[in-house]
Amino acid sequence: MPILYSFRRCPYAIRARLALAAAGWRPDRDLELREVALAAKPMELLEVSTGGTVPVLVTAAAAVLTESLDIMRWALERADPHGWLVGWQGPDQRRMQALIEENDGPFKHHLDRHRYPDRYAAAELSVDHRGESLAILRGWNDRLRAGGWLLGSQPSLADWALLPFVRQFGLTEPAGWAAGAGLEALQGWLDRYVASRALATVMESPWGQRRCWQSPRWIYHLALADDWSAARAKGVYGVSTCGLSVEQVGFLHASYAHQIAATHRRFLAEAGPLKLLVLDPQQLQAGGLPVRSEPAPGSGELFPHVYGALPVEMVLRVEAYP
Ligand SMILES: N[C@@H](CCC(=O)N[C@@H](CS)C(=O)NCC(=O)O)C(=O)O
Repeated sequence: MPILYSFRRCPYAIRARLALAAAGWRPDRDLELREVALAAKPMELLEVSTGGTVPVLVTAAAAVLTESLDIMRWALERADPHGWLVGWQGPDQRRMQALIEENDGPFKHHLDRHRYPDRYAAAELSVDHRGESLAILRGWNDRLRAGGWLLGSQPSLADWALLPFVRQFGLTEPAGWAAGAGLEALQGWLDRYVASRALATVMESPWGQRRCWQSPRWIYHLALADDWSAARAKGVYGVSTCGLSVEQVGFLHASYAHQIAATHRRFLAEAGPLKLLVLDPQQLQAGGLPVRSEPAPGSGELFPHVYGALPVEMVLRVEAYP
């Protein structure tokens, strides 16, 4: 099956999912969707794409598409029941391309600085990024007739490629911003997208996952939420399992991805709020914590055991569980 690396809220990943869904694809049936956290990308992603951005599609023939627009076109060239690519072969192609370039270039540039000013140096913020974004939006607004789309009466690739970014702009703004800025047609276009079945589909399961993909190369430990809070305050987590310390047991119990649910059922189903700690065994070994695959008493099933208490900074990610 093809594999799609995605991040639920990323506008590039949203537009790739929109096109794949429109082309009739469905996670689990036609492709494997792997939701990733940008702060803890799995090695499997970095091995196919050194840039490490999402989305990435690995096709069944092992071709790697690392640009959302390429993924959209790849999907729609195989099936395009809603005619998103109709203009792509014809005279509209240049107009579509120009709109997408304006979005991915200057609009995205100003949007990021307007939306996340704390991520940029003061010198970058001397420009009125909101005003620059609005100037671009005005150009798009002027193309839209009431109820229409960027290239006419039917939505095209250009609409779906731009809308996730305009939605982000809208989310940064107070209510009624568009009327004040004379952008009523654009607001109507955005409202139709926000209310669309298409967007809802790709933001909900199975397209929009809130739980990250669990890599078979990582190992996992279920911690009581209270134990984890205490560990964060101390800087080190020293619980092995079920109230026993690493000191008492000799190692910290962990699970491989496919063992987490059973571990939870067997030992922690009644335990109250839990956190799933995601650990990279290579990083633990490099940090002086040996990880050994050892048989559980009785069953002989192999589980990963971490020999030593865990400095909290060695935990790759923490998720609520289940
Ligand atoms: N040109 C790429 C850009 C994708 C992109 O920049 N995605 C962001 C997330 S919205 C990302 O993966 N950033 C990498 C990071 O934050 O580590 C595309 O169209 O797919």
